[in-house]
Amino acid sequence: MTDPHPIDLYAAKLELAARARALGFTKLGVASVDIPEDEQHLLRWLDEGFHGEMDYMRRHGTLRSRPADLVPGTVRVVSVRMDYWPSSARDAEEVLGDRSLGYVSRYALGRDYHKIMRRALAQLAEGLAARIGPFGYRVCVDSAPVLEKALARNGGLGWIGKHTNLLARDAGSWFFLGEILTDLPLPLDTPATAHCGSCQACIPACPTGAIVAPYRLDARRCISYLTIEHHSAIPVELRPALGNRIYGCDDCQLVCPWNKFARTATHPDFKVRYGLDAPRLAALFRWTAAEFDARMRGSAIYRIGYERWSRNIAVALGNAPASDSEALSALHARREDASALVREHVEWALERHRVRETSTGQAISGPETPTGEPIS
Ligand code: B12
Ligand code: SF4
Ligand code: SF4
Repeated sequence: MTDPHPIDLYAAKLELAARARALGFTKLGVASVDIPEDEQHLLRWLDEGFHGEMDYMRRHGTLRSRPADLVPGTVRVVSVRMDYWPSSARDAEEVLGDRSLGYVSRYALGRDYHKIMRRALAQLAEGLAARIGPFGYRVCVDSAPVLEKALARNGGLGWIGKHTNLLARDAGSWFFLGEILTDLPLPLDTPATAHCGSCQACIPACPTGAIVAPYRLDARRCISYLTIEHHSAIPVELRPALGNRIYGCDDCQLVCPWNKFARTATHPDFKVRYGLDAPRLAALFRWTAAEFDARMRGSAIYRIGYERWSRNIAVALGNAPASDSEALSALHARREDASALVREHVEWALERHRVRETSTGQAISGPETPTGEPIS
């Protein structure tokens, strides 16, 4: 028997793309659920322990590479990207080069992207359902075990670069990804082709040597992991290389030539809040827990909590210039902090300054170049 109301899937996809643009997404693409090669890379990555303390990565295993196991009935993944580079922020290299300031990754200067994108994706799916009738779907933004970059690449949104982020010729890499997992057999897009060519700029630009080979990231060395995902003490040998990066890291993307073509964020919620684009470290370290809660609620930074935030700033204060008396007094003021984790990082930072003072007057060398340099 033929369906009395067949859905025109081509028209549905065109409509989705148009609605996505109206909601602030810069591109939409559709992929099948099959990513066997990426699954092999994922399993090898896990076997090598590159996920560190992110136990959920191991726990989810192949669920991450099999969207139909996550949501039964899924046959397509609709991926979208949304630009986040804030146009009004202080120059990233300038901030990285001034060790009395803290560097917050450019994706986290405004409001939490998870909420912004989930809301827009839900509107996108609901809009289509209102037009064509109910269909099965689930929206995700980093919120479900889904191999987002591989699926977005297959949907034509960009290629996975040697730094392991997704990038595109017309958009660079300063964008987030989100998906709709659906049972609608929408027409497929063509996977994006790769354009890193012989470039390797991101690999030596990494301050901690976390990109151990092209396309292979040891998260345990990545500053993004260390400042956001890692709960315990930051390994002592990596602390100098963190420089003034207190939340996330952008270095491998800052050097990428394709980011000349990146576009700035259009969503008003990505505007810089509380001067986070160039905050004075000493002033940040004086925030109380209540001030942190009040100011960071609604930001991605809120997720790491006051203790990890303070731990990160203590490390950056330890890497501040020897002449920075403001840094020293901010550290002294929290020597008796309630958190043992923070106290230990404060002592490390003070010791680093003491060694500097008693040495021949020369500052201890951390990675002093604006974008950092490998420590090994
Ligand atoms: C875990 C995670 C992290 C971890 C690990 C990063 C990583 N590379 O996996 C940490 C905490 C370090 C991290 C950091 C960042 N993250 Co993150 N992260 C994720 C998360 C939740 C899962 C990623 C994942 O599945 N990793 C598993 C490993 C196996 O994947 P992979 O390293 O990318 O490896 C793939 C390829 O490189 C390839 N591959 C692997 N080995 C080999 C070997 C060879 C020879 C070849 C050819 C290929 C190959 O296959 C693998 C599978 O596709 C995703 C959201 C999601 N649900 O997907 C966000 C996500 C990837 N992160 C994102 C962002 C923005 C960041 C940061 C830029 C934040 C910041 N500024 O601090 C940094 C970037 C660091 C970097 N250089 O990658 C965005 C990326 C957007 C984009 N344009 O790509 C995502 C997609 C979140 C989102 N919804 O927007 N992240
Ligand atoms: S440059 Fe920064 S974000 Fe990129 S891999 Fe290295 S530590 Fe991680
Ligand atoms: S810096 Fe070069 S190698 Fe790295 S992702 Fe960009 S184009 Fe690819």
